[in-house]
Amino acid sequence: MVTTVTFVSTNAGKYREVRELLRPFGLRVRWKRRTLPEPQTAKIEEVVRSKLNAVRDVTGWVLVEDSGLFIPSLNGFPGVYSAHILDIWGFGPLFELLKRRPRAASFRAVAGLRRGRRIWLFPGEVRGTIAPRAAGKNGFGYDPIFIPEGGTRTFAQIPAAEKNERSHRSQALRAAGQLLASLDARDRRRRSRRTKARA
Ligand code: ITT
Repeated sequence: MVTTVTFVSTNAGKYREVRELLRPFGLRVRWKRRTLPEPQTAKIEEVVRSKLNAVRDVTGWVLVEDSGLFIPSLNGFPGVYSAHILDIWGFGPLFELLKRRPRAASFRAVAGLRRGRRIWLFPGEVRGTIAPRAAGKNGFGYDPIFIPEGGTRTFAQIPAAEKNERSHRSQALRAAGQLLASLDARDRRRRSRRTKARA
């Protein structure tokens, strides 16, 4: 029996990546599209805890994720407000703000797992710089303006599989996948011991 994880999010780009990242662990991802409340806080972990709190009604393994683009020369902006800022601004004002400031940036993600009352958090981060102009068609969100460290192309210019090798999301989701796979294996062993004991 394949273990199913319910991923609660409104973001189709995240879902596509999460599904691919959990595939090697033999996990099936079901997408539940729901807007979750996000508290006014600069701490991504707090947002994830709040999202996990809001999915208590979902049965089985539940996964949420919060992420954002953090630019140190802008005091971490847009950070946890990344989705909203992109919606209302696009990339233009960010380029304007970065004209005379260092362009170092990082994507951060925290994945949150819930099963009943237990929760687990898994962080991930990838460093890079903001490109001089948007380039590429792959991915979503800020991918066209983010060049990962050691590279020359934006996340939107490289294939999804290459982004998934090193992204903030892949670090967080691989750790979540490992935990899920190990707990799943433990449950199977327990079930099979119980069945043998009954026989
Ligand atoms: P849910 O809360 O419903 O999951 P959301 O898009 O609102 O979806 P967040 O609040 O976590 O998610 O905002 C994250 C935003 O950060 C996302 O919408 C993108 O704009 C940006 N972002 C995060 N990871 C990214 C990535 O891998 N590539 C490009 N942009 C990313």
